[in-house]
Amino acid sequence: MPIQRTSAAILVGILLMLPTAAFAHAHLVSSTPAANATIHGPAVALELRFNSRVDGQRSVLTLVMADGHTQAVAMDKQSGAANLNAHLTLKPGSYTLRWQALSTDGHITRGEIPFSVS
Ligand SMILES: [Cu+2]
Repeated sequence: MPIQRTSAAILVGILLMLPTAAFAHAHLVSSTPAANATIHGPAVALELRFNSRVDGQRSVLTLVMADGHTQAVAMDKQSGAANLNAHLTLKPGSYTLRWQALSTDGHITRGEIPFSVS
């Protein structure tokens, strides 16, 4: 009985781990600009690098201005399967890049990257 119970516990543990082990959500690995970085404008190249493939057609980048207004960011034609890239012209100030990435397993991940343009 104790052995069976242990086996059952191990099996439950394995089943709980399976969804994350079998499918990769798109986690942000690094970005340009990095979070809280100050970069030079007005030409700004955005690059978000993920740990797995993302759907560039159905992922979303939104720029949040200091006053709270938002602006959709048109992405470049996907240059790398695990990247979301865009080029913007920005005035000096504080911004937040809000991202929503759709990975190939159908899961959506989200995050925000605050940065400043000098
Ligand atoms: Cu996933």
